[in-house]
Amino acid sequence: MPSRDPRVVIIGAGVAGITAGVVLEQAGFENFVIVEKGSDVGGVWHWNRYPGLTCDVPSQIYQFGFAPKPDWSQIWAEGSEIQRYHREVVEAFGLTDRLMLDSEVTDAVHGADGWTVTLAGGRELRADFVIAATGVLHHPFTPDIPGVERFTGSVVHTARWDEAIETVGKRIAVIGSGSTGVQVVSALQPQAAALTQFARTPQWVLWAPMGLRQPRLLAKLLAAAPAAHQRLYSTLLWGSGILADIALKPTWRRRAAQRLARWSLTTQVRDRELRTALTPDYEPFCKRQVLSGTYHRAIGADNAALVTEPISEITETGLRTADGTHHDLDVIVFATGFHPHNYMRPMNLRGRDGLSIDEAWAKGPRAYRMTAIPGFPNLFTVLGPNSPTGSISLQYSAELTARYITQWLERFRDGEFETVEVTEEATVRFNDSVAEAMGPTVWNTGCNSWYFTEENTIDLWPFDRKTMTALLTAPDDRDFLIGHKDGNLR
Ligand code: N01
Repeated sequence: MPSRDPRVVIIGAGVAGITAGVVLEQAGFENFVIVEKGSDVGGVWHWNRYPGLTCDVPSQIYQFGFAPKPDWSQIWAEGSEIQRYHREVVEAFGLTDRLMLDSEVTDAVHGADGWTVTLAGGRELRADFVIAATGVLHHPFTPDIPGVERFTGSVVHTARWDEAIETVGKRIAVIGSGSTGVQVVSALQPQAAALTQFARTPQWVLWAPMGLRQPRLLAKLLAAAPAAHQRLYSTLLWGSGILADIALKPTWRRRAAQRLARWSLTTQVRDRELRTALTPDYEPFCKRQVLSGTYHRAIGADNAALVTEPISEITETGLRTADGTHHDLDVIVFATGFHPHNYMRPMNLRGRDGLSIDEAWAKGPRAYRMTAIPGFPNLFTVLGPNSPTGSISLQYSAELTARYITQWLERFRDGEFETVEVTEEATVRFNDSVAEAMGPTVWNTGCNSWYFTEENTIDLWPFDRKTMTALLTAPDDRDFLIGHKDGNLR
């Protein structure tokens, strides 16, 4: 059998793309590049720099299994430290030379000779495989509120924070009450002249001591004993199974966690009127659970206010709510989230016979086991549709998927096939099992969240980690069309 090193283009240098790069490197592949439209690596940790940005997953588990970091400065690290960690991992694993930064992919088209990937500016890359590691929470969403162009103060979206904006001593509006809104309110309130949060839907906010420092002694111990560090990581990974358990099954464990969220609200917010305004009418954990140790205090402060009245317009000097009240402002912060199901779009991605991703996903994003899409030969996604945001470690999921993809690359390297494409039947079967498993999940208990696609499916992983591992340990050839040199599919 001939041996050839496949040409691979990995798109995106966030958690998923870095993982794919490291796994390919470790498997001995040499002919790959990582193309990133941003000016640095880190994905969401590069793009998001808003005040208060902190990861709500403890850092000793929010890290790559292959690159444990002993000396996180906080139990829940801040965004800038996480971004630096990603950069350090890229350097430590020798990926710097493979990186193409400031390089946006505009087109990726499959033809008789494999993939042609075109960058903004026109440069073309040829590849045997494309790995799309393009992320979920990537395109900021800003609601179309009438009058925004009239406002004479500063306007910013949290995901594109502008360091030049003055917030100290200013009258600030924060629109949105998700994880981001809660963090940015907590960070800006202490030094604002006045801070008003406009919350369309209240969120359950589970108390957690997010500012806790990681003890220096722990860092020293972990650095001195890498085997113990690895064991800690595995234990945390195992322990985090409780998150999937809470999300997937309506057991006493879910009820206990939900009680904790309700307890956080009642013990933290004494003002009855504010507490009523902050009380959601859906179950805790239905939306992505928000964690904070400071939010309830911040929103209850004398210079803070919560407004649940809908916004009707933005004026030159502030914004007006539906009850006619005008709120005078200097700064408007949109913490209004993302277009979460865009994945590779707006890229012109075309597979077999010119099929576009927009056509293939006319009824919403869907993939086989998060990674393969019918009609798109030799294309895989890492952290693609149905990835387990909030229930299973994303780093674990990305590494598992990258190792799965690597098995196909090894078979290609050995000359075993030319193209591989998942079948429509296998994809339908997988998605039917996903839809069925979503039934008893907490995400399906009657709230409106970014997890829902426009087609009302839930874009999450409804199984536990063991099932994920089993589904992605080795490819099942029966689920794929495998194309050979003679043109036959076998
Ligand atoms: O976005 P969101 P996010 N008028 O979509 C409101 C991750 N994350 O950036 O609920 C008024 O949750 C909208 O209201 P409603 C995490 O996975 C992680 O906060 O739709 N309001 C909602 O309140 C998280 O889940 C970390 O009624 C409008 C808010 O905007 C995900 O990112 C930190 C509106 C959007 O909330 C997204 O969180 C931060 C309108 N027209 C984020 N349109 C970590 O720590 C929207 N809203 C890892």
